[in-house]
Amino acid sequence: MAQQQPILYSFRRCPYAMRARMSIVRTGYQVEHREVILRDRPEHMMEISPKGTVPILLLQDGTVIEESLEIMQSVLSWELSEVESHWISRNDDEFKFHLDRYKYPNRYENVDEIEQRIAASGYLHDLNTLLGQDEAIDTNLSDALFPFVRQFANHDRDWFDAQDWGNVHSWLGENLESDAFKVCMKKHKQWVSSD
Ligand SMILES: N[C@@H](CCC(=O)N[C@@H](CS)C(=O)NCC(=O)O)C(=O)O
Repeated sequence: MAQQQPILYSFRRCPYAMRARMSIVRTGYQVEHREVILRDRPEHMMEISPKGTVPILLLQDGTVIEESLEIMQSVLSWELSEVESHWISRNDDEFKFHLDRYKYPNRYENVDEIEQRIAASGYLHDLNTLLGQDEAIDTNLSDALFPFVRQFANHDRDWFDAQDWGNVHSWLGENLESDAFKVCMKKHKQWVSSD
């Protein structure tokens, strides 16, 4: 049977999947949502994308998009500016690197979580400055970044809230309280191939 809609393999709490879902919510793009549990990934997902990460978008013409940013670009018809590319690279490379080590220091050798938090804070300090400038950040860029800052904030909310990052605090708060994010975080039961 022909595939009726693009298929999105997603995991609710994954920040990469969140950014892809935000683009889908913003545009009303129709997908068949398949919720994945990472330790029990569906065979079909592994067949179309053996690297096994979420999110994955499978288009009706068989195209597989297996990077969250590329899903956003495809759904939003978004061409990145130089400034957007710069911020996304800082987020996905520099900030995510320290975020993982801050959250899970035991998964790495010789990692101190406080040093990692300080290293991650450089990005947040600069983001705070960016957010203080007029028209500095549009919705697409904002959606590409805030799920990662959310994860950082949640790790030690009291410490995060005590930092001098007023613009980051209000920007994150607005995103988390938005209707779009509520739709993005709607719960789905695990998809199984018999569904
Ligand atoms: N560069 C990928 C990264 C996606 C990614 O690492 N997703 C995580 C979940 S948050 C994952 O699927 N991890 C499973 C694994 O690495 O095996 C993207 O932007 O889509």
